[in-house]
Amino acid sequence: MNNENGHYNDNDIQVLEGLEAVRKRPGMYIGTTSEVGLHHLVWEIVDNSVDEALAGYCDDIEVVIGKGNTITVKDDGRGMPTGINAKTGLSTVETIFTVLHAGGKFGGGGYKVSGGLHGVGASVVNALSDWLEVRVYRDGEVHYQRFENGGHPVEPLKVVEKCATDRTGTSVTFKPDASIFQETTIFNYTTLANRLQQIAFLNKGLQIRLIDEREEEKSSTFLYNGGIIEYVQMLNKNKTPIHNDIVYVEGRENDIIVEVAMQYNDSYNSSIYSFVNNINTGDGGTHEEGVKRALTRIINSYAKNAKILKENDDSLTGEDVREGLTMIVSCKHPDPQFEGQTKGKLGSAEVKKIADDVFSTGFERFLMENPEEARIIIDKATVAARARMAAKKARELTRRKTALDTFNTIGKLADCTSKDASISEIFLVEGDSAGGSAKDARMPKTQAILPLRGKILNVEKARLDRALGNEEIRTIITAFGTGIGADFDLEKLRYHKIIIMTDADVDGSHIRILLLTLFYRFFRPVVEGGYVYAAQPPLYRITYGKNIKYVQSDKELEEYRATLPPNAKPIVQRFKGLGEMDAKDLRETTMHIENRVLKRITVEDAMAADQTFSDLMGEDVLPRKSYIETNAKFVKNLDI
Ligand code: 2B7
Repeated sequence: MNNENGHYNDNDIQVLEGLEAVRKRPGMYIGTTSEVGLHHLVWEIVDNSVDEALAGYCDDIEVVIGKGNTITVKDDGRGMPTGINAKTGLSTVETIFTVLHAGGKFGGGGYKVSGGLHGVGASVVNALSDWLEVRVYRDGEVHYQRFENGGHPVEPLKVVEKCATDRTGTSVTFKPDASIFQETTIFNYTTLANRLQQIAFLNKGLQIRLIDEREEEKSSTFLYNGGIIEYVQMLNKNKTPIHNDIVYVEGRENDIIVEVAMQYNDSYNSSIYSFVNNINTGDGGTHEEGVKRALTRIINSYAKNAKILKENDDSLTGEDVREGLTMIVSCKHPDPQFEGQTKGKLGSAEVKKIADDVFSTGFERFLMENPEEARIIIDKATVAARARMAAKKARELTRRKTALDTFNTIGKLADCTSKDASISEIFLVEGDSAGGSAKDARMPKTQAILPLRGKILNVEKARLDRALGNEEIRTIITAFGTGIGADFDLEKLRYHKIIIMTDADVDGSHIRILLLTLFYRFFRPVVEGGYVYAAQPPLYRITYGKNIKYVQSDKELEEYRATLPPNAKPIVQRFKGLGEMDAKDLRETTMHIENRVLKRITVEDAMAADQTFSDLMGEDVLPRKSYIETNAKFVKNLDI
């Protein structure tokens, strides 16, 4: 800043112009002189070739990383104009490479990649280079000029060779100035390859080759006749698409072109990338908004017309219809307006309607012509909507009941008094009577008891999200304190031991399966973290004289008998269930930290339970029927 008020005046700006200004403040022109800035030089030159491709005159671009980290960019366009420019008195080529702000005035209208610099790129690159050479092929001649030391021409442009009359194009070679790019002057192959590939995806039929001549020669050729269709294919390569055909829509209004390609995969995320004149608009903008709006509207209207959604059903939201969506939106605009801090957002208002019109027309047609795919897409969005509503319900429940003292008033939770999760335990106990004994048997400071009734199994089919309506399950969710789904936070878990205490019969195993399924699907980190246990209540109580011994199986009972004198007569009691144990039994065998045996539940256990649950509750009635038949005699409260 030169004057007192910290602003440049007209005179300053004049002085600052020219290549010297670029060398003094390179950051103003290329943002940074780091590795990023170094690569920026390549993009400035490549952009001019891509502009020539967008104008329809170039379909082959080559980028070579030379031995001394030089860069050569070559295109088969019309070749830069070589005649004398009236204003500067210099050749157009020399003007392009030495006069700042000259670029924008050449090449006429059309689509320009160059987002910020608008064609001043070539002179900026020249200013920041040790040396630069340009060759123009046109009218059967090769025109050549060399610049050194930050853009000073060695000689005027001159014809150095003849070439075939049909050969046209431009070739530029430069070596970045190491005194400017002090951090590094070494080009990164992958950085260049990634962006060149992206440019090739965005311009179908344009072939771009990258060649590295530095050490072992390596090269990549990018040519996509399918354009952004192939882009979507690549993005979904490691995903599982749920329909085969990629939706592709293209259209133009006046000079504004909109192209969209999309495909759904079975994930829950959406990957939407938008571009304007090949520049990624990371913050979206009017082109993306128009397409998204149309997507939501068309899916809803198709679903209603096809009676997949009923008149009174809630509409699918934008988020519902974008779940699992991979989409590229590419807009070409002769004069785009960008907004936002980083200019990463398209502001041009007229584009919203154009993008909406183009996409809705093409997409509606796709749905009509591909009813199977339409069904798959709408089903996916419908499931997303259901999950969204279930998560909302769960969120509301946990939000409403987070105050700890409400715990004692909801359900039958007898909470522990400690607020230290690392020493707190919750027993999920089958049945009210066992629950009562457990309450008497517990250590109130660290042990919480939640009795569960058999009717917990009244869960309709496999829709576990509906189980969230079950009062006991809601109490469990609330008691855990972690929230559920997107809100889940393991840090908030209120008990570091979650102990399932059920009978060793069918009802018990059912409740265990349901709980483990619930944990596996909605609280997996709790299982993964090793916080879930199964209590191991004994099967027999053996009294012998003054000794009382509890054992967990017939085998253990026999082993114990073998230790007694042959004529000993112990009065052996078999517990039919937890309900038959009194508080003392429960405390001494199953709950007291010193005597009890807990089995830690692994993810594999929970996974197996989840599978059994699906088998039992699923559409297929056979597994359920055979399960009931095999186990009927043990059943107390079976309700499936
Ligand atoms: C905005 C300026 C820089 N330009 C033209 C014509 C073709 C052309 C260029 C170019 C980079 C490295 C190989 C237009 C545009 C100047 O005016 S720049 N090709 N390629 C390029 O720089 N590649 C042009 C109209 C008629 N004939 C030629």
